[in-house]
Amino acid sequence: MSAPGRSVAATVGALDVERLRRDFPALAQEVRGRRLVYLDNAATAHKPRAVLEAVQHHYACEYSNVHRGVHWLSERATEAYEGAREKVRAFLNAPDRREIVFVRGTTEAINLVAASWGGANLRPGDEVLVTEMEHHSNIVPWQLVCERTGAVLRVAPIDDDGNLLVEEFERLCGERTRIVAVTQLSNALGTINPVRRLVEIAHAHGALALVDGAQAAPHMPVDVQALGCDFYAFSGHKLYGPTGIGVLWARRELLEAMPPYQGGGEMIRQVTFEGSTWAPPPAKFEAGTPHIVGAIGLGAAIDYVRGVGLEAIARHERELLAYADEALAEVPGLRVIGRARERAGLVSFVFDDIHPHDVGTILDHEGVAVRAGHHCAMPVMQRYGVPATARASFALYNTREDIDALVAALHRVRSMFGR
Ligand code: C6P
Repeated sequence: MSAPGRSVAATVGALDVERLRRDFPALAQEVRGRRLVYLDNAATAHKPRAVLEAVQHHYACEYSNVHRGVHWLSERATEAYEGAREKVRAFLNAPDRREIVFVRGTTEAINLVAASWGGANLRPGDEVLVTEMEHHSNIVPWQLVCERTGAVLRVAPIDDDGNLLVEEFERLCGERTRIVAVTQLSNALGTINPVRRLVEIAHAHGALALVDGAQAAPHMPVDVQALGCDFYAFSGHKLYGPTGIGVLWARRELLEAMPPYQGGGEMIRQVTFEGSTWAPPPAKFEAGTPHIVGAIGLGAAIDYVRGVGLEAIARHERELLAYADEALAEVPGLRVIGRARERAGLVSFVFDDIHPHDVGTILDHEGVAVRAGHHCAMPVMQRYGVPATARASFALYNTREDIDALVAALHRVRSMFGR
């Protein structure tokens, strides 16, 4: 039931959400005897039939290894795999298909850059600048390479609402900064960072800029040329695609100069026991048999979201967020963590007297799936002095009814623990 009395407009965006929901078989199931209300999309999103069918079709009809065979099936598989690379290029508005490296996900993309570019370029005393709202995937790889090279990790702070303090970021970005690594959309706070401005600051100081797009790519149009960044990472599974596939985009001259991340088949030009030489990018960074069907499924997911329209998805989710903010404000004792000026996609919250894991468990009994925990962003939890939060995160298929179910369940949580 939607709540007619609320001031947010009655129709949500321009999406025909009821029709879109029918594309996602997982949403039709009941959980614990109730309609599934899936609000854990920042962890991973469900898959539309178009993706499931692309995966099934490829395994059934076109499956073979890529780049290796001269036979018909191998050619079909290679065409499909390279076709997916072209879809990713277009999705990011990257200038060149050869700048798209298929990896396991955002985590591997950032590890690749930190180990390969960082290992080759960072020197003792050099600085890597991140923000206080980063996911562990955009902290730990830098810590590892800093340990190896003697470089230093610097952290730009956020304010109490979860806005990045851009002046502080600028102050911390100095002549020793070699790379800045920032999230476009925080998975713990929902903050959208002014990435274009942060990239300008980095470049003004001669530093490179990596953007963690894990949360942004499913929620807003991405244009790496407009952002001006040097590296962009995202994961397929949050974008309605398969798990185990993701993308590193990097400027071609950087990929050409970077040493390989892993060695093995397909990444070489010539191998002798005396030494080896490397294939040009992206092959240089795709050692071994890749996740062929994952890439093809990601291509299908990109076709799907582009068909729906990322602008429309962003508008729809903005309206859901506004609706959720208003409804959550009526739950006694509930405190939203993260009220940045620019937010999208999710809302994190706590009750000061109820552990988020208890909140998550009780919501689950009502059929409402949220994530409860530190969201792999422990420094954010430390910043707000909480062990964890509960987080509801949205996708194109969520509705006001989903939020009404969440809020009704939260009222029940509140009454179970007393007011
Ligand atoms: N965040 C969440 O529930 P992988 O696991 O490699 O696909 O993505 C890592 C990652 C990197 N950056 C950000 C901003 C992220 O949100 C994530 C994944 C999930 O918030 C799982 S911890």
